[in-house]
Amino acid sequence: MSELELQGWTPWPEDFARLYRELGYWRGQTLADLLADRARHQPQRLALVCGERRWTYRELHRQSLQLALGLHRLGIQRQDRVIVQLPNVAEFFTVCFALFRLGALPVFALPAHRRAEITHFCELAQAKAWIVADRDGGFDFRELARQVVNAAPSLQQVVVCGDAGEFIALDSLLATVGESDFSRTVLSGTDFTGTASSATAPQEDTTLMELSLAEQALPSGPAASDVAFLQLSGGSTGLPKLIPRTHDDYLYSVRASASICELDQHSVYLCALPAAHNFPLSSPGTLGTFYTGGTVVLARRPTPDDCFPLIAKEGVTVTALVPPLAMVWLDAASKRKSDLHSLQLLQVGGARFSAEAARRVKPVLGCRLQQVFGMAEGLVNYTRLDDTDDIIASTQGRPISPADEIRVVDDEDQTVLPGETGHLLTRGPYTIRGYFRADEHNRRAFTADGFYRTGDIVRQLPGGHLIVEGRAKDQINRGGDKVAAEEVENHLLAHPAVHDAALVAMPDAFLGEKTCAFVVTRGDAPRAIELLRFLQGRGLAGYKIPDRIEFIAQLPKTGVGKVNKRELRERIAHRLGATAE
Ligand code: OOB
Repeated sequence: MSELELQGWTPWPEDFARLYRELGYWRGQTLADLLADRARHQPQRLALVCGERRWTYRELHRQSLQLALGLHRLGIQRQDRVIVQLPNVAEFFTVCFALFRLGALPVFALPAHRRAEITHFCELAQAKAWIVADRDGGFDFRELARQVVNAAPSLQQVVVCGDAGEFIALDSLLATVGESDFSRTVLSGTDFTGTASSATAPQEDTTLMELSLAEQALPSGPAASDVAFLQLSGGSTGLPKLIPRTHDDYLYSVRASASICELDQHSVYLCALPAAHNFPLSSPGTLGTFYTGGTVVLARRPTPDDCFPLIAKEGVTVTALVPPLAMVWLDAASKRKSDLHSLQLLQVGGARFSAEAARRVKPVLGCRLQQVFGMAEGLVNYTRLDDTDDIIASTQGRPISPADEIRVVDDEDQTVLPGETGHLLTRGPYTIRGYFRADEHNRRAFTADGFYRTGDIVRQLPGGHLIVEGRAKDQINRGGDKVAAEEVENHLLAHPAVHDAALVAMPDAFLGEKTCAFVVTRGDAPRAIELLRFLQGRGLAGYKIPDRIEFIAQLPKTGVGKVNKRELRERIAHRLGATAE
């Protein structure tokens, strides 16, 4: 058992864990159980739509088990880490549920991540395998894989969804299971009558047999208190952090979110944001939809061109967007005739949504708005469906759980007066107590009594609703994509002609914020384009490449000698304002 114990994460203290169990928040169910339950209770209902392909719950469950067996044979075991980097395709779910069943941990990378991020995740998580698409958005991931395998010694397998080249084809893992096991067992004369009901059609018999065979061939699954996966942190420091979420804690947030958003088996959820992100995954997202037995519809891109026809065709009832996309949707819907009548709820979160835009949602899209203020580390806030229009437009919602502890504090960690603005600290049944393998960082990111320092500046209304007023962490929120300033600065500093660098947010009408790098050079000053190419060459995800570079003689400092980022932000905002006139 001990060798299967995951090292490097911080469980909840025993008294808290006991309380969360007693209160019924942690129920001992795993994410694999979630799908198995649905497949048992409503096997024939439509679970997933991906282009022309459709999966019932039973079919999704069956493929996940087959894949679990295929991955098991490949050597993937309980507690192994597997980087999962897939676009919005059905395989994302079969892969995740297969790994959940094995108790192996998906490490959720975004399709935008490149060599720098993937090699870092491989190293930090000591990942054994990487499951990736052949190509996406014009980028060939097999090319990337050739570079990564050399740089990541822990990586033993690369599994490719699509045309695998010299790597392992995901489909081949599926195919090996059903047929060979089936024929082998038939030949050895195993009696199936106990598993397949005589009332079912022959094809269904086969499915049930396959399900039962796969279950028998698989090792026992994980405990619900185990870490289920590693989610990405938006980060503010040099290297991205990984967030360990357990089956128990995550499922609680999924169940409670589904209930708050009133999902049921008739819900049709459009997954337009990257499926691996916490918002579309669990708030209540795809997992919340599977939990209630509804249907998940995948969109390859979040544009109105892709999504509006899907909404009409599949009768989508609920979806989630980041603010810039919500603006694009509002714009498109007001200009063209679109059939969006099935849409009941639009969730917007990930970055600040202006109250003016919020008020346009109902008249233009014909559905209710829900603001969502969440974080991959845990805490998620929702405006409630029965909140007043004013609360929905002007706040970012209130916490999911009565057990979410919220503290709003000043710079000295002293609680501010009710209604005053301060740093948001939180602790609760689905908020982590520490990042994965990051002891030193954890000492700063959590208080001694286990509150997570969100880095957000908020104010709380008497009814519990939070208003996000700003941010204390050194991060730029680029329309929902989080950029850790220090990470990009370190990459800039690796250039021989860069003496000093500071990345700050600059205002942007579309994304809310973009990134501006202030750079102090030495020797022969490079041109801006050269620096951008340099960053690209270091294998950095596209959204982290600065939107603008400003050369500067020296970085302004505060009284204590830290870089004065406030002054830099003001400087660039002023310059942009001046050029806009
Ligand atoms: C979501 O998760 P992350 O981990 O990508 O980013 C979390 C951070 C928050 O700490 C906050 O700074 C910002 O994103 N944020 C918002 C916001 N929602 C998130 N800032 C202002 N207004 C909002 N509504 O972004 C996330 C996770 C689950 C559900 C929704 C969003």
